[in-house]
Amino acid sequence: MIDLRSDTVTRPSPAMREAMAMADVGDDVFGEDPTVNRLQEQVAQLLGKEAALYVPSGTMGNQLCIKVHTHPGDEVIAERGSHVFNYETAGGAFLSSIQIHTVDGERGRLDIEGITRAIRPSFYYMPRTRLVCLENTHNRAGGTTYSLERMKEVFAFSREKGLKLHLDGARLWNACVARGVSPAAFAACADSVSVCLSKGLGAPVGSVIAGARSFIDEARHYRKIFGGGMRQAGILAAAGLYALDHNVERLREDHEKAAFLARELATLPGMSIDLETVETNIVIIDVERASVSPAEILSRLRERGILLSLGNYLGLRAVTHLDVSMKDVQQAASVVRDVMLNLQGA
Ligand code: TLP
Repeated sequence: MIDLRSDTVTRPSPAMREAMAMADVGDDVFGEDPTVNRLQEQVAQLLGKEAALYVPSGTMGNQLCIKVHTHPGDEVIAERGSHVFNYETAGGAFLSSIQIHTVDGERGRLDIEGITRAIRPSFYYMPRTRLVCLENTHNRAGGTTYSLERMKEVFAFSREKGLKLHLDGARLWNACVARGVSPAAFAACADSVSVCLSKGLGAPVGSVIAGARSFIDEARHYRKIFGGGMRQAGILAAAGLYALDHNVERLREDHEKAAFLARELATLPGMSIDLETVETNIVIIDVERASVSPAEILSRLRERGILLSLGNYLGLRAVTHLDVSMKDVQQAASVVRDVMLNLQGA
């Protein structure tokens, strides 16, 4: 099987497993796991923040940040296709009693105008706008990135309006490689950042949130309430450290594979792709004009050894990662071509 459903499907390499097996560990609930502490320090430094906290998932990272930034009844501005709005099981409502105010972005990117329209005037009968969430790269829009200039602009504006800014940087590393911007430069445009180790970086588990020390102290408290206190988690954190040392620069290869795949599929009957969105490792394929449903296409592909996933409501998603080679991607492209030509009766 050539699995292009997500970059989360990667398996730890032998060298990563070796690093995990050899990890120095302690009880992290006592703050005594040296490997977790090292990972937290390293990520805080990379992101130019005072402190960082290891968490089990990107979802928990985002939800903790929302929790610490807001009070019940507050409103959080997020892009309509954002992960926090669509794929975190209404966690903001459930865990923080907040309401998300969605704004349409341009290929997932928010701008000052859109945010301005979403900010509530301060009347006692209105929700209080408290937080802006940005997503870089933006998953559902197809791995699109923010320019550093746009991030700076939005952050400065949020500050001016008294709002906090959280950056969902599940794939911030991809944005950094694609844009040639350092993680610290992007993170300087946010009060809190959540980054994943388990997406393109290939670790089996884990995300890290970073921010001011007082913010992270609060987040640690809520992490325990959310059930995320882990003990000898260094065994997992070691995979994260290994990933940071070995798997960041190589994301460039994933971007090349995605660009190739997108170019190949864009011309097929029944498929269309906004090539402008293919900046990193995600390809969103619009199959609205295909003669069969997205589910049917997925099942035909599966029979032929190719796994894609459902993207946004219009279609399919392919994500490149370190467990698929350029050769695999070429093979996938040729199978998709075959299947689509067959289905469309061309
Ligand atoms: N995204 C996953 C699935 O949830 C869809 C994927 O396969 O892309 N922010 C962004 C932008 C994400 O794409 C994801 C994961 C998360 C947060 C949540 O991370 P996890 O899955 O670790 O909770």
